Amino acid sequence: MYQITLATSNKHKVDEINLIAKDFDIEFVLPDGDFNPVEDSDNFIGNAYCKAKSAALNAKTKLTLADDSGLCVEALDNAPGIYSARYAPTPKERIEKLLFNMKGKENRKAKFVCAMVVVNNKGEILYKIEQTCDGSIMYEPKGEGGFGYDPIFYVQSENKGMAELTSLEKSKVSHRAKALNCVLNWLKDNK
Ligand code: ITT
Repeated sequence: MYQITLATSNKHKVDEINLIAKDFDIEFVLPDGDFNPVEDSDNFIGNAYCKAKSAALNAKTKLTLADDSGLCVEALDNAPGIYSARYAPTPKERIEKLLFNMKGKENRKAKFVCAMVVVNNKGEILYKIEQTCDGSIMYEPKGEGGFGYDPIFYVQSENKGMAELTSLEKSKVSHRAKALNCVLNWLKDNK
């Protein structure tokens, strides 16, 4: 079993990443204690790098992986984007705020973005990738699956809301699945 540190404190990401990588012989190890590094970049890759570097300094593994992700809405100039986790205090309030800001907007196009960065234990970037999942913002929440903004995100390729997909379905089509599959492919030759 190959171990890799996963630089996150988001339990949903951990579950999704474990499911996406279930057929690979990889154990994702979480950082010790509270993990809440400063994310001060203006883009997803930069913020993924902040997390990866911060965890790598104390990591017991050779490699550390971080995920920075968010929802970009065309009619809102790509907001909430890198501020998705900080858009409002709770997931429910974030959805309410987004639906409020979308009132009267005809263009409901949106995309989920997931950036992943792999660093070594000196904090040097070995691999980076950004992937998206295209869709649109629904008029009201639907479905019980997933987390975050999933209940208001309509997945174009599936003709269903993200929260209406099973975990296994989401693990095949999400922005996170696409990014992690690139990482897993890279790892095959580079771990
Ligand atoms: P870490 O930094 O510890 O990894 P975080 O939740 O703070 O956890 P981000 O800074 O990357 O992570 O913010 C991601 C936010 O974007 C997340 O809290 C959700 O609100 C949203 N998001 C990301 N991926 C999502 C997904 O698959 N479904 C729904 N919302 C998602």
